[in-house]
Amino acid sequence: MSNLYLSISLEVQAALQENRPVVALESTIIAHGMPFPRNVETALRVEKMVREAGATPATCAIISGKLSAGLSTAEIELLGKEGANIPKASRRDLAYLVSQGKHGATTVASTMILAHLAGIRIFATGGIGGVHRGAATTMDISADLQELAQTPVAVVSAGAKSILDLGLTLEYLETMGVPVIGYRTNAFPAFYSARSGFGVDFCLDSATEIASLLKAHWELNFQGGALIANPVPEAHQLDADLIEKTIAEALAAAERLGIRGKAITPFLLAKIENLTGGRSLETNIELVLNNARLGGAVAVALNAQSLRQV
Ligand code: PSU
Ligand code: MN
Repeated sequence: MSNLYLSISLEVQAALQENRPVVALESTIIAHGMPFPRNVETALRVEKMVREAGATPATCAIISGKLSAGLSTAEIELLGKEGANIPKASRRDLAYLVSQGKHGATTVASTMILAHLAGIRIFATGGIGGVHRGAATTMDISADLQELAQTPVAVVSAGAKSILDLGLTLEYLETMGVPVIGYRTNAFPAFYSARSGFGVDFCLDSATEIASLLKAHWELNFQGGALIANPVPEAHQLDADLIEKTIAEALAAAERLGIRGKAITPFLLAKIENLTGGRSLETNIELVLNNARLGGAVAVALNAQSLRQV
């Protein structure tokens, strides 16, 4: 906590010092994942959801070169309004932004890093990055996967979008020793829909059982994290055929425009939103709220089991 580069909000500091549950939240989803003003409104609703679940939210970002855990409403508004002007920051970007005193929106990978530095174990988001389709030639594999392999933070997500190669993403996680836990499901969810056609490693039915697994994972001295897959609620799923068609169209547009690297995920998200007439955005918001609720419950449960510091 005395880390020179780290800034923890007073509210989050108090929660950590008093040993109360905290849930980390990312900011790429705010700056690059949703349009203004829905992004700001959603970020604030997500924080409220975490509170209602009995935990303290710690939205993470780089603010003027400080790795920040716990943002003010004004800071969340800044990220939301500036949107794509705020650099998307993954692991490789942190040192640059810190040394330049710049702002950055944290991805899953970098939010895990900030959470770990702050002493936060649970992190809720929408979807993780993964192995992109065509990775055999592009080598586009999100740094999120490597982070899950090495940083001890559990990530609650609605799986990953099928803009990725979900089969290869799961293979990668297996190779790196990252447990993939389905919350009340045996199916690995595909973000907009509850099923991807792939399975999870373990199905657990309660936040307490998930917390027990995490406790064992970390007390066994494994350094990495875990992926908790929480399917989008049925009522908010998008039709599977519509998604497939939309994703194919979005991928074709990306190919045509030569979009690659860190720009590809935000491009595809915006394109999908556009092609579904905004329906994907509503689904996206609902699944993030749903993950915040579960993240809060797991943080509370883990807290009750008092993880031995390892
Ligand atoms: N997938 C989504 N929504 C998102 C992202 C991924 O459905 O907002 C964001 C997350 O911040 C994730 C990042 O960590 O994109 C992955 O980007 P890349 O593939 O460039 O690592
Ligand atoms: Mn990438």
